[in-house]
This record gives sequence, structure tokens and C-alpha cells, in this order.
Amino acid sequence: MSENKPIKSAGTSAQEIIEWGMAHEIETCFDRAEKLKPCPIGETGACCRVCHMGPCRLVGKNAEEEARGVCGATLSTVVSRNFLRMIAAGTSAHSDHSRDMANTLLHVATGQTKDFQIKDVKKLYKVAGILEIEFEGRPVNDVAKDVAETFLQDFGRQNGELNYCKRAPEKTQERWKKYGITPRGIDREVVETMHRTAVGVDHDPDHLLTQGLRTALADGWGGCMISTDISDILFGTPSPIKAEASFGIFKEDEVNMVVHGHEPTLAEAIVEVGSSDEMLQYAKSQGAKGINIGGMCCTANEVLMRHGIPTAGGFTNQELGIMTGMIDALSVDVQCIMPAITEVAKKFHTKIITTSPKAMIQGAIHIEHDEHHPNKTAEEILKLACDNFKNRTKTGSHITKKSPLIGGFSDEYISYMLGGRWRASYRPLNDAIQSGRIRGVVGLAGCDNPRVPATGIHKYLVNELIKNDVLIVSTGCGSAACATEGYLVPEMALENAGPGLREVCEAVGIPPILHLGACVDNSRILTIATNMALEGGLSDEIAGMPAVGIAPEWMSEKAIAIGCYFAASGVPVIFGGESPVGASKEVTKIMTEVWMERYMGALHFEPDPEKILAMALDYIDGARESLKLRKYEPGKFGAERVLMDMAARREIKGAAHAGVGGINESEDK
Ligand code: XCC
Repeated sequence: MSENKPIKSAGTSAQEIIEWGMAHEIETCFDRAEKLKPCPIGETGACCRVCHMGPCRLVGKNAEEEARGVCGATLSTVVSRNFLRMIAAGTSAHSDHSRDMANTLLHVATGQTKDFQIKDVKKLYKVAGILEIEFEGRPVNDVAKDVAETFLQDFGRQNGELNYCKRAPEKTQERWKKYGITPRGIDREVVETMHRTAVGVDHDPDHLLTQGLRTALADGWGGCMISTDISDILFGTPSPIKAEASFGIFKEDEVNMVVHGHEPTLAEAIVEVGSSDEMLQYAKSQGAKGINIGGMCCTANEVLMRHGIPTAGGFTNQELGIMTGMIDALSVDVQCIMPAITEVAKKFHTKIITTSPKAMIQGAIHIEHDEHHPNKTAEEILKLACDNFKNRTKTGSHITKKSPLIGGFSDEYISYMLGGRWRASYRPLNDAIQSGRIRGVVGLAGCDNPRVPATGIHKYLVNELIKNDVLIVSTGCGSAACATEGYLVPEMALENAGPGLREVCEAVGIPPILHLGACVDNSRILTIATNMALEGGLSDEIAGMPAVGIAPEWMSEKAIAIGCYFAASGVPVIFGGESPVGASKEVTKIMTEVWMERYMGALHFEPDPEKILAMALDYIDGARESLKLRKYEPGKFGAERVLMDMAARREIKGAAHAGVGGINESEDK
């Protein structure tokens, strides 16, 4: 990396490729972010586009009191309507993905899709139990069919409650009922939100935002949770697995096939068909030694968690991956796929393949995912990748660095690893929090963003939080940001964690950052928080826990939906960047003070990373005080361990190398 070049990504390998790209005049999102400044009116939510009398830009010194759209809409109405539409879009994305998963489960159960089977019957029975579906003594596929059909009803449910609302602690459910935010059907909430935000309907900001929370809850306890559970049922509930991350995952002598997007379905088929003898022979016939499958964004997280498939990283790494010159085919499904990848790919040999009937990109090859015959689609894509291997040239930035990681922490596994096989439990975690060994828990999630040195705020917060004895659970591109820099290994606890957290990580044998999966797997955090509440000794609802959610580099509307479902569930949430409701003090106050009063959750926007850290620690310490837990004292649990440090360091490193599967030293620091 050269000294005088501007830092655009905090990922060391990413920055190298960016610089290579600049030298070769290849434009990326980093260049476009620099050229295209955000519109200051739209950025803070003050531009109304819901009818064609406008767009009305409600700006000026006294906009809050005086500005009106042509119809008379106030700034707070406009800002909250815009925000609600972000929630609706985010909820739609997760939930449409989830609907596809429910349909796949149904097709597998009825035999229309024969390429997949129910992999985790135990999880199927657990889910059936929650849904009050009889499972004992019944054929597995009959149970699966009932589960799929019950889930599908949750999308179109007109009245009553979403099935999974009852999974939340009772007190959490009571709060939802008290304030009228218990979600009905997922589609119904999204449609009502779109209706209420159309011109001339709902104009009261608090009333609007209340519907926003109801929609977001339909996302969290509906779309996301359903998707997570069905993926586990079909493809297996994750347990810790080693993998690798960054651009060095690509292999010189093998076909590099990359899966990108969000849905696990076709990617699972690609992983399976890609490891078949037949396909290996085909690759060899094209001059390659094998087939190397890698991932990007959340499809990567799905196959990483279950198969140890390596990841090239998160959102801002997608163009850079192509610029290595190593990818023979990149297949994409839905969400977070930059249309720019086909432009970048023109300069290399990489074939871009769109696969979803919902998503096409100009300049890409479209091979549509046949949901009844996924292996057939996978075969076609893999053959195309193999055929393209011979076209690979020397052009590209050819990065070789990669980092080891351990991912695959489901709530089921966390409970098992804390309590053991016969007494799986959250007791040890709650005890560690009560005693102050662990100060609190932060869910660090969300995108990486080219408007800041990408992944940089994730890296800063991870280091500071674990130093402060805060356990981190991470998902999505937040996990990828940690993975590519070598942070997702147990050694991280020894090197950087505070002494209390370190003791717990050493005792249990876990890294201080637990990679829980894709964006939809934020639902695993809801389950973890629920389990902590049910275990006792902390709060008896999700609200009031020494826990905070942070999305420091968010960019997607999906992140907004996620932030809101955590706030409505009782978690204070802090997002980075400029506030999309920043134009209205009234809306900002509702989302912080009013939501805190009602739900003990809030959604803040704070661009300064140091302030994000301070706010998070304040929330955690405040919750500890309210719960009358022992005051957190930095260093309290570490003093007697200083002399043992060297020995422990040697032991754990040895264990990680041998026991967890021969993890290599990170080369990417
Ligand atoms: Fe997309 Fe899930 Fe954001 Fe990453 S983290 S940029 S939403 S891929 Ni969800």
C-alpha cells in the first residue's frame, strides 16, 4: 500500500486493489462516492416525492415550523413518511427472500424439488413445536409441509398476530400490545405502510412511526426469523467451522466460482454439484486442477456458516474481487449486488450470471434458477465457469493474502457450548455478565460503506469494544469486515480483549466476536436476547439488557428495518453516518426519547465513531445500574492472570492450530 494514496478502504488488501484499479483507470464505488456527493436535502429526509405536485424540498432556517409541501405536509410528516418507506423496502427484501425459502421447503416436502432434503430434523421439530404442529410419529415431509404452509400464511395473514410473536418474552409481547405494534401478516404491514405514506393519508409523525415499528417487527420476528429457521431446517443449523477470508481465497490453478447475494438455495446446489466427481472431471477437461467455490456478501455467509466456503468479503469488495482477475464466474441472486459489476467485468474475463427471476443486470448472462431442479441450474453455471477458465489472463491485481476465521455460531450452538450437551444453557453467559467479567453485549452488524474508509469503523469499534470486555455478536458485512482482517479467531481474545472477556473466551474456547451469519440471521440475536431473558438474573424481557445494536457503516434500507425491529424489541441501536431523519427534530425525538420511554429501545444516528463507542458503553453501564448488577470495573478479573498470560497464549494458539482445525496465522494484518 503506498503512503501518499488516500485510504478508501480500511481492508488492507482491498486498498491495494483500489490503488491498482486507480493506476489502471478502473472505476469503482469508491471513485463514484467521491465524485457524487449525497444530496443534502434527500440525505436528511426533507425531500417529498410521493406525488407529482412536487418534488417538494422542505428546507430553510425555520423549515420545522414553517415549511410545507404543496399539499401542506409538514417537515415531520415528510421525514417520517420517507423513513417508513425505507422500513417497508427493507422488510420486503428480507421477507420476499423468506417467502422463497418457505416455498422451497414446501417443494421439498411435497417432492417437487428432489435435490434437497430436510437436513436438520431436530430443528424442524423444534419449529413445529413452536407453531403447535403435531410432529411425533408423523413422516418428516408431512411435518415439513405443515410448517411451510403455516409460514406461508404469515405473509398474507389479514388479522391476528404473526406466529413467531409468541417467541418473544411475555413482557416484550405486552409492550407491543400496549402500544399497538404487534404485527399481523408481513405483506399486510408492508402494504399498509405504503398506503399510509401515499399522498393525503397519514400525516401524524408519531402515528406513522408506530406503523413503521409494526412493519419492522414483521421483518424481524417474521421475514428474517422464518428465513433463518427454514435455511437451518433445509441446509443444517450452523456450528463452529473454520474458513478463510479476503482476496487470497482465489486459486491460480482451479476454476474460481463465486456466489454473491443473499439466498442460500442455489448456492447450496452450486456447493454440492461443484464438489461432485463429474464436475471435477469437467473442470479438469478444461485444464483446471479443481473447482474452488468462494462467496461474497450474505450468500457467502450462508455457505460459510454451513460448509466453510471462504469469503472474499462484504459489499464494497465485490468490484475489487473481479479486479483480481481470478474469478471465472460470479453468480448473483438478489440484494446488495452493484450493477457496476458488469462494467468492471468487461475489463476482465469474468462472466457475471444473474439467476433470480426478480433480478437482471444489463450486460450479464441470465441463467434462471429452476427452483424444482436447482442442481441442473448449478451444473449449467459451473460448466460455464469451467469453460471460462482457459480465458483467464494475467490481467488483475492478484492478491494472495487471506485470513483464517471461525464462523458458524447459531443460538443453538451458543447454548450448547456454554452449558454442554445435557444442560445446554445461557446460565454461564448471564453469570459472566452479572459478575462483570463481560460488561455487556453488542450486536455489530450492517453494511460496509465506500463513503468512509470502508470497514474502518467496524474495525475500530471491534477493537475498542472487546478491549472494554464487551462480547460481540456479528452478522452480514460486519462479520466480513472482521473476517478479512483476521479478527474472527480465538487468538483475538488473547491479543486484544479485556481481561474479563478474555477469561470467558478462554474458558469456553470461543473468539470474542461470534459470527452468527447473514443479515437475516440478525434474528438469531433476537433469539439469543430472548434466551438471556428467559434464563433469569438479568432483565426478564429483551428491554433493559446491557446490550446495544450498532450498524456503523449501514447503507441499505434493510439495515433500517433491522435497526427498527431491534429498537421495537427493546434494544438501543446506534447507526453511523448522517441521519436520514436529521431534518426533523420532532421525528428524531420520537425515535430516541419517545421510543425509549415506550419500548426501552431507540434508534440514533451518529457519524462520529468515538461517540458511537461512548454511547454504547453508556447504555450498557446504565442498564447494569438499573438491573443492580455489580458495577463494571476494568481489569478486575485480569490481575491474577498476568503471569499466566504467556503460557495461556502458547496453549490457546496451539489449541487453535490443532483442535479447531489447523488454522493458519493471519497474513492479512
Ligand atoms: Fe448488504 Fe447482507 Fe448490508 Fe452487506 S450487510 S451490504 S445489506 S450484504 Ni446486511
